[in-house]
Amino acid sequence: MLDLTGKNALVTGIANNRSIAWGIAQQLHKAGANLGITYLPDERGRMEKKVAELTEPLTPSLFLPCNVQDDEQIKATFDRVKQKWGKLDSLIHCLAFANRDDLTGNFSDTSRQGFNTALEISAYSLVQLAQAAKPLMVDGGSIVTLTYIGGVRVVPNYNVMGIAKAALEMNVRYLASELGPQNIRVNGVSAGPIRTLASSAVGGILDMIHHVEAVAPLRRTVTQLEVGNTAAFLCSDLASGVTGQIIYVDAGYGIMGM
Ligand code: NAD
Ligand code: 0WE
Repeated sequence: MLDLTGKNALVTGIANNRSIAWGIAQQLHKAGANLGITYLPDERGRMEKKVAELTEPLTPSLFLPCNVQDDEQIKATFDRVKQKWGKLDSLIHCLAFANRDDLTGNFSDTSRQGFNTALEISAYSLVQLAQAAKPLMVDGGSIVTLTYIGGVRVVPNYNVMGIAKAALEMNVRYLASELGPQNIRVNGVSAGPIRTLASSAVGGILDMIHHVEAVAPLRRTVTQLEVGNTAAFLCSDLASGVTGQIIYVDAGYGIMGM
């Protein structure tokens, strides 16, 4: 049985009720995990209010601002985790960002700033969070990140995000190798396209979803909750022998050649 009772899980990346991280948080809660939620703070505190209201039914015992571009916020987040929980069992990394202009047009036009931003927020952040989580995962642990097939094969317009996901997937392997002796597992879930805040801001996402519905073996896209089930599995003792892997939750799309 998938059982996360007694496990402390920190979930990043919830922006609204369409976020993949929201699907993950719901399944972790269902399996009995004790949750901590982090959100990206804005000047007006609107995100804080929105995410707090959304996640209230999951009764998180920690609710913290954490912009991964700010080292102080990361430190404060993990200081609070240590203070409140003593130890951390699971960390969900479910965030990405590239400048909107870099997700359309020619990849070769990507600026230094655009490249650095995408890789900093979408790939380096996993290293930072793993670094901070490592001393708190005293009973071993599970780190799960979200990736996309555009990091392995060319998807039109995914552009610099594809390079960021390639780096992210290699981060998974190097971190898994280093942290394995401490029984900390590190894995990625490669999700098929889902309508979320991030994906809906991208032109042509609906056409991509229709394409997947036409050619994926299951003839449909996947849901946030299905991705959440695989993330919950990876956080559980059922996955005790699994590390350094990228698991595709994509209705089979990725196996197709045509
Ligand atoms: P989303 O917009 O709901 O989530 C993205 C999250 O990133 C937001 O919560 C946002 O606040 C957070 N974020 C951005 N910059 C940040 C920063 N500097 N510090 C902290 N948080 C920051 O969209 P989503 O589609 O749920 O994306 C979540 C993850 O899933 C991403 O890694 C994305 O690449 C991945 N993914 C999405 C799809 C899809 O089709 N939606 C498919 C495969 C993988
Ligand atoms: O990883 C993602 C989304 C990443 C993303 C989306 C945005 C839109 C708004 C990162 N940064 C931003 N910045 C913004 O300003 N996905 C896997 C979803 C996605 O994005 C695409 C896709 C798919 C699928 C972009 C182009 C083509 C396909």
